[in-house]
Amino acid sequence: MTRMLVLLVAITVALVGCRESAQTPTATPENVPQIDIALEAEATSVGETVLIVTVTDATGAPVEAQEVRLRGDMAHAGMMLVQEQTDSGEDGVYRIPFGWTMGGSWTVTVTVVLTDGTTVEDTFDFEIDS
Ligand SMILES: [Cu+2]
Repeated sequence: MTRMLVLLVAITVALVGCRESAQTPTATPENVPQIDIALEAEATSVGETVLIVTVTDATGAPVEAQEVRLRGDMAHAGMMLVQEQTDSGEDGVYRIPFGWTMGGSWTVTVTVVLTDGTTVEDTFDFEIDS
């Protein structure tokens, strides 16, 4: 009887151990680069404009990016995405020609590809006058 109990305990321990090792590892925060993205629009009415992306690190120093991509979208059906990108900037500032094709609420997603291939993303909301 004692042997049986020891065996049961052993099986239980094995099962618990198995379940724990199957857990997905949590992300390590130190792997995420401290990058700040700011976005400004030269104009916020329908038509062509320039969007200015500023990329800085945790100390406020400019960050050189391999590529900066913009994706403009509105929350309604049948909307065509507006996508633009650049691979050149100066002192962490990237000026990208962009077209507001409609008036209303826009969300612009900025994707910054750093020189080591790391990607950082942020979204910005704009109200565009028609
Ligand atoms: Cu629209």
